[in-house]
Amino acid sequence: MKVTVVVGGVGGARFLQGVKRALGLPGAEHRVTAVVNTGDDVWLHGLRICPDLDTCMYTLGGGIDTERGWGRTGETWTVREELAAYGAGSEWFGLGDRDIATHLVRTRMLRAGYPLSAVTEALCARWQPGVDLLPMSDDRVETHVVVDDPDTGQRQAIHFQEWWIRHQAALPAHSIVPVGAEESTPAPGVLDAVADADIVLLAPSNPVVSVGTVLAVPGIRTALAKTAAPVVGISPIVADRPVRGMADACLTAIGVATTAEAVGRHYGSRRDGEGLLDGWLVHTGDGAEVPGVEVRAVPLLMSDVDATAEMVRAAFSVAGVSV
Ligand code: GDP
Ligand code: FO1
Ligand code: CA
Repeated sequence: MKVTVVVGGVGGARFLQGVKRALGLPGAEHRVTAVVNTGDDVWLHGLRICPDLDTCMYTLGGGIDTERGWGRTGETWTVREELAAYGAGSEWFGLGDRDIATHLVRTRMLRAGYPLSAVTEALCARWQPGVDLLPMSDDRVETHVVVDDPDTGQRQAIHFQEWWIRHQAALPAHSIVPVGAEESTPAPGVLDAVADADIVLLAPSNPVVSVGTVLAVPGIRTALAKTAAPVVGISPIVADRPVRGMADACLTAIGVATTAEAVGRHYGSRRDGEGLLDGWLVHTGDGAEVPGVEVRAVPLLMSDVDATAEMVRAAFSVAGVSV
């Protein structure tokens, strides 16, 4: 079976662990392709950093710091301290020593002319994530957030990472813009992975800055609308809150309520109109009506890989797909 999953970072990576477990991977004859958000990517200190790709790669490859959810296990911070001593800036972004090796290899390959998809494949040769990790695009797309500068009151666009980490998403966002998306094209393999899938899953990732950014790459939304495969989404909102992080601030910025129902309606029905979904999973006890979409309530807390695999089986079941 071919399973294609649209993912961001921590929520997406943990969900992919459940997809692998539900399919009996490694060992079974199934193929999982993840289309990964790269709108969070940033240049810092001359290095290209791809947080969601790295979070997926480290999580699936056994190198993640499981408590933080991002970055390397057994991390040390000497370079960060040295950069701070130089007053080199961007001190709010935690670059760990082990993680920096990944960014050095990536940046060297990008500078040599390799596209991000090829660089990602090369990095994955070490980590063996067991799924094909495809960046949504090889083109530079960077999410920016339009805010009022807290010091001057002037309206300005700042990089998503500065808003998310430095300001903890507490500065009200006037808008969230995936800069460069309009001119971007899907990375090699992305459209085929959607078209040829037996099922497409929208992970319980941030609906705005993870899934929403992937959908902003021209061609991907149309591929989802046209694929013969059922498309099932899993709500990242449980009991009217993000399970982790500040997705509520992102949803507010686009005028969507922080409820499983509102996010399901935001994605919309494939059958009736312009939407994306055939099925929508919400957490037990979260009522949701999404016209034209089969909604099912099941436990949606990824407390361990087995619980996550159960979520994945529910997604297969709502789509009428058997493994
Ligand atoms: P990020 O790029 O690291 O922010 O990660 P993603 O965009 O992939 O996922 C972030 C989303 O994952 C957040 O909005 C969380 O609500 C959601 N999330 C995290 N853990 C869980 C969980 O156990 N269950 C569900 N349903 N959602 C979760
Ligand atoms: N998240 C933080 O909250 N603080 C950090 O300092 C930080 C550094 C960082 C470095 C590399 C990386 O791959 C991820 C990192 N993250 C950090 C996570 C990341 O910025 C965000 O969780 C996502 O991009 C938000 O979706
Ligand atoms: Ca992210």
